[in-house]
This record gives sequence, C-alpha cells and structure tokens, in this order.
Amino acid sequence: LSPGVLSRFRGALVGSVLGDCIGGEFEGAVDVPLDRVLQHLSALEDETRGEGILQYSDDTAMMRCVADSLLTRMEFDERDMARRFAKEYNLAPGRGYGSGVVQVLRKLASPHLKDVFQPAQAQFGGRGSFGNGGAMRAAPFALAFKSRADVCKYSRLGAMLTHSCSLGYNGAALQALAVHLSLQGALALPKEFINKLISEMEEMEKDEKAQLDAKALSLSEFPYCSRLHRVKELIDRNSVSIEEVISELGNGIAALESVPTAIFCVLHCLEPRDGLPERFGGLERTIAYSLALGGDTDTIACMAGAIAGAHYGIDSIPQSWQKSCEAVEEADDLARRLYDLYCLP
Ligand code: 8NA
Ligand code: MG
Ligand code: MG
Repeated sequence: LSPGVLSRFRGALVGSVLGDCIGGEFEGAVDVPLDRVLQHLSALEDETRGEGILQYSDDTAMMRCVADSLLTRMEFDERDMARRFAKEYNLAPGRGYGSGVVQVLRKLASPHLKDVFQPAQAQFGGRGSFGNGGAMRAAPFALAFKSRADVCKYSRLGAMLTHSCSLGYNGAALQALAVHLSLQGALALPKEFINKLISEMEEMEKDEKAQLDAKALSLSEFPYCSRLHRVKELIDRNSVSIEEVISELGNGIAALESVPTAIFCVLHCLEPRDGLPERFGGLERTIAYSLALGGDTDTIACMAGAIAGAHYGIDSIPQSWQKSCEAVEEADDLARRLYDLYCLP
C-alpha cells in the first residue's frame, strides 16, 4: 500500500533528522564496518541504553530555519531566511557547522547588511562554497512548493545564501528535486526517477556560470549529470562494493561528492541487501547503508533519509529510532504545517 501524502511529508522531514542524528556517530570516519553500523542501530532499540538522546547537527538546525521561514512568510523571503540562519548559529554555534560557512553566518547577523547574498559570494576567494550545506537543508523546499520549476528555483536561491558556487546550489536543487519526485511516488519506477533527475540537471548545468565553475574546478562539463549516469550504471549492476561506491560517487563534504551518493543509497536500498537484517524496511536499510559509506555520514544519511522518508512514509520509521533522536517531534510538526500550507488552494 502506497503511503498517503501527509505520511510522505512527515517521513521526509523526520527521515532527514534521523539521518543527521544517527549518522553523526560516524561523521568523518574512513572505514565503517557494517557490524559497527548494525551495533549502533540495535542500541537504538535498547530502551535501557544509557547514552541518552542523539543530538542533531547543523544539517537539522538549518533545515528547521528553512521550514520555519517558508511557513512564517508563506513564500521564499531571502532576508527572513538569512536572519534565521544567523540567529540559529548565534544561539547554538557548536552544532558542527562547516569551517567556511561560519564566516557567512556571522556576516548575515549584521543589521547593516544590504545584500544577503553578498557574504556567500565572498567565500573562498570569490569562488563561493561547493560544500553540501545548501543540499543538507533543501528538503523543506519540496514540501512548500508544488511545481518542479519552483522547487528548483527556490532551493537554489535558498542555498545561495551560503553557497554561491554552482556546484553548491545545484546540488541543493538536485536534493530538493529528488525529495519532490519521491513525494509523488516516482521511486516506484527507479529508472524513470533517475532519468528525470538527469534531464533536470542537464538544463541547470547548461548555464554559463555552471560551465565556468566546472571548468575552474577541473570537472567535466556536466558534473552532476555524469555522476547521475554513474548512479544509473551502479544500480544496474548485481553487486557493488562499498569501495566502488565511494570511488565512483564519493562520500565527502562537497555537494558533488555527496548528493548523488545519497540518491544512490536510496535506490540501492529499494530492495533487501546482503548484510542488512531481513526485518529492516527500506528506510532502515537506506540509513544503515549510508552510514556504512563513512565520510560525511550525518549529511549523506540526512539527505538519503529525506528522500527515503518521502517514499516510504512516516509509518516506516521505527518508534525506537524516533525516540532516540533529538527534535523529531519538532520536525514532524513542521512537516504537518508544511502539508497544510501545501494544501491551500
Ligand atoms: P562550508 O561552506 O564551510 O564547506 C565545507 C568545506 O568544504 C569547507 O570548509 C572547505 O573545506 C570546503 N570547500 C567548500 N567550498 C570550497 C572552495 N570553493 N574551495 C575550497 N574548499 C572549499 O560548509 P557547508 O555548510 O557546506 O558544510 C557542510 C558539511 O560540513 C556538512 O557535512 C556538515 O555536517 C559539516 N561538517 C562536516 C564534517 C565532516 O567531517 N564531514 C565535520 C564537521 C562539519
Ligand atoms: Mg552536520
Ligand atoms: Mg555532515
């Protein structure tokens, strides 16, 4: 039975928070044996575990700002969103923000700032950040806007508040589009799902700035499209090792090295996989598999969790996992309110 739309909305934001909280354990690890992942996950089911609640990081902190801003303004308002990012950072600077983005967040706090996109443009000698910080918080755009064009447009603008390199904001649009399609049930046809993403990214990567940025970074002309073609090749294969996934797609803090990877995790885990418990549903498999890749595990699991949560719905997420993570109730509430906004005529 296919989950209802509200269930998918809730699954998307709760899945995103879970990926962040659960994935934090292995952030930056080079080798993550599957045994350790499964141990970490089974500890979530143990009510008596003494470790307390798993904390969320920058991924969730900024996702909440995006959702709050879209809900309050009932549209994309760059000044409001920028102010919320700055305020959130100021209140809780220790949430594991990227080392570059904190300079942007400090500048965004200034009441004298005229152009809220300017601090991001000054990053990395004027080249802008290509980190995955725009993509990790992109899910709410897919819950707030109905048309694919609007999801694209506003997720890119929302990312540009901190990430002015096209690799950064196009990665955010790719993530938002993946959630958008998943909410509509498009993962029922995985090949078509990935083909749709490729054709959207072809349009985005034709852009002059995208071409210049790719060249400056010595990347291929259509970097996201070529990664997505690799995703397609990998899902066609019968068996793929973790090492191959990491070398073909990456597991790093660059959006290019992590957004296609998160999409692969979701597609790969649509079916049961060797080494993952049979009792696991698709969302559990997706999170487990994302963690086993190592690298930027909180962010890859957060992005994969949002796409998978939109596909499987809220009821696919174990209660014990939800209870183990900070701010799940808040994310659920944001999703319900975004659903109400979405349903307005
Ligand atoms: P960001 O904009 O600071 O980018 C992240 C990092 O990417 C930077 O600190 C640089 O090292 C590098 N980078 C980005 N753009 C350029 C460029 N043009 N030239 C050279 N280097 C560049 O922050 P963000 O918001 O994109 O960061 C997102 C990630 O950082 C998330 O995974 C988040 O959870 C966080 N984080 C990751 C780790 C980790 O070990 N993987 C640790 C702490 C925090
Ligand atoms: Mg993080
Ligand atoms: Mg991270």
